[in-house]
Amino acid sequence: MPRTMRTLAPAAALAVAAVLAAPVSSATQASVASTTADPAFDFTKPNVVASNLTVPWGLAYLPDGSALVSERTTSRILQLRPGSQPTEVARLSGVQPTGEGGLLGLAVSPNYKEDGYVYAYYTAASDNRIVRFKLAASPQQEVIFSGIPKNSYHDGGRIHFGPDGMLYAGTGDAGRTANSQDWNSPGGKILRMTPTGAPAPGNPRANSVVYSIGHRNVQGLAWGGGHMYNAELGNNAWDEINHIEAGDNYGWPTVEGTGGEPTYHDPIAVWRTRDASPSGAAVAGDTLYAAALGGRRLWTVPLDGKGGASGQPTAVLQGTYGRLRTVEVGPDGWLWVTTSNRDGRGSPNQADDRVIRFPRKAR
Ligand SMILES: [Ca+2]
Repeated sequence: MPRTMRTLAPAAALAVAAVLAAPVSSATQASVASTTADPAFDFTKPNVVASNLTVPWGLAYLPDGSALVSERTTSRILQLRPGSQPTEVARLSGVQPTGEGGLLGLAVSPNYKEDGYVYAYYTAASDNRIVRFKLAASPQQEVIFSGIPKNSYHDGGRIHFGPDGMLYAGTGDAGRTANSQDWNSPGGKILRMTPTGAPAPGNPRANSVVYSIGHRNVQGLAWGGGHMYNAELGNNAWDEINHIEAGDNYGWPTVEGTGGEPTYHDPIAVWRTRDASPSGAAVAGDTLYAAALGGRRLWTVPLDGKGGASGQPTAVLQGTYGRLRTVEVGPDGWLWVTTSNRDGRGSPNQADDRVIRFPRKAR
């Protein structure tokens, strides 16, 4: 199938280009009535929730409003409460942190009060896998999904329950680009599964957890206004924010960034990789926030409410806290951000790594 696409795509793209002329280029770059995001948060009033962490990665919240954060290289899960010291509440066995791998995403069961399950995505000896467990010093793990390809790089790792109660996972191509176009590989995909790891009802292909294909390395998943978005790390040219729709093909490895080919779903925002490396993503109101590692900033993307961007992204916190890994809107209504300055690619200061939250703007 990919071969056919490559043969057909250039001709089709030319046809479209002939009809549409200019507007085939990137949505953000082509936008005319440009608006900038008006962030709902006051970035001048940081509240440091935790300091001296080591590569925090996943961030999820318990029903009591406390946060759980995973550390990629220590296999620890810490419970955070603003104003208190972090408490270690679990340490997972079987995690093999190498390169970008290790203990990555976290999610809390939507039925946590009844079932007590916490979910984690981590790099094990032979694969990336998703497990669930109940918080304990050395929890008993139930593997709900395994066999996601691993490598030193491109391990994906974000997991999130969607508004539909299904568990979504962003994976990477694990350095083998052919994975991304192969429906039979869970690599380079967004996966959608039930809380027990089975293919979710209504997925594009029966008995498959694959929800969308053609991704390079998905580390951000976010929902807002009835739409789903991802943040995806590009290769040497373009990082992407995409509007995710079931069964769509997001182009990797044929297209990086905006290709204008009908076969592939183009991003709604792109950045040069040095300006972004977007890992986490979150939506609040009509703004998408993307935590940038290499770009050392928090990008804001104004959304049009229909799955697209309504104008140019703008940056906040540029250089303020170094590399940013994860962004989430907490149950307290604050925007939570984590740094990633101890991952071997940053310049940590004494307080790193940190979890910092920002209040809503006073209106
Ligand atoms: Ca793409």
